[in-house]
Amino acid sequence: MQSTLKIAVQKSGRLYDGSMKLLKECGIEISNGNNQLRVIAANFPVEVFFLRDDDIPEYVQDAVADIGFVGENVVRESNKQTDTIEQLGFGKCRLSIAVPKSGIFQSIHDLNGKKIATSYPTILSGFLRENNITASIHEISGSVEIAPRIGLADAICDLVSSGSTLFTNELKEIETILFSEAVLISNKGLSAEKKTILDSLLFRIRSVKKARNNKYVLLNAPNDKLETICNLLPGMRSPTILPLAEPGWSSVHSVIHEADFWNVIEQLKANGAQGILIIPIEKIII
Ligand code: PRT
Ligand code: ZN
Repeated sequence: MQSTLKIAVQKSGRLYDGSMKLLKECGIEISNGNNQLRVIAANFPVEVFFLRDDDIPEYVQDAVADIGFVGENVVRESNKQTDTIEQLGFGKCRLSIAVPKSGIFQSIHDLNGKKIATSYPTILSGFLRENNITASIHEISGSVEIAPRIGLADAICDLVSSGSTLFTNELKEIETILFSEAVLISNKGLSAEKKTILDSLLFRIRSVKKARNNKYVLLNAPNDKLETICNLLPGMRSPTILPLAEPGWSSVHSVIHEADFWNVIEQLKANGAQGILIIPIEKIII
């Protein structure tokens, strides 16, 4: 019998949707209609276990699951023996130290001898040690942001994404300890057969990620500006150029990286490009 790769995914919470969407975009059909704890994919040799995110690193370390999708913050905090194979591009957040807005603390060095509330004692204690700060850590599992207001701590160390929770609780960030996103972790002793399945899954994940980070661009360019416009658009190798029926104009097709997007579009327009169409790409196979 062919073996399957066991994937641990958060059962419910902030990483559930991103994990399921990624598997779907990789062409892997998982139907979890009945809220089951274990589902076998219909068309790829994987089975998915739905677990609490905090348990995923340990289950992957102990080979209960072969791989897992989990926040890097959880991986670092849990300190288990797993390999981090790939960043997955969702669940982005940061672990920050924050203090009351109206208080006297301006930097982490003002926290010497003070008390910090957190659900991340391992990461925080490592950070304090590296920065020679001797603050005490008060570990709490939830609602960390109210700790200063109720006199439980002088500062907090918690995850932040939009910053609105800090804002509502009149707190300000003074230091970011870790930038985090969902990552794929793997058991260290996968069999050759499981490694082959993982390679095939990674190939699909990387194609999906590449496509998400790039847009297909289609535009009309005056021929006398073609060279400048093409230099702005490297494309996968170089842009595709086709003559238009209207003399003096060409159609240019290319791919732009998300990070360069607005900057490149402005320059294209400034150089006479017209009818610019931006089209999402579903997959990029190189
Ligand atoms: O039940 P289970 O244990 O599986 O879930 P959980 O409640 O422990 O985790 P969950 O679903 O809240 O988060 C899962 C993962 O999502 C985290 O480990 C992070 O990797 C990632 N993530 C991304 C976040 C956030 N963004 C986030 N904003 N996790 C938590 N938050 C919380 C934060 O703790 C704070 O309370 O959201 C609040 C701040 O959000 P903003 O937008 O107001 O800044
Ligand atoms: Zn959790």
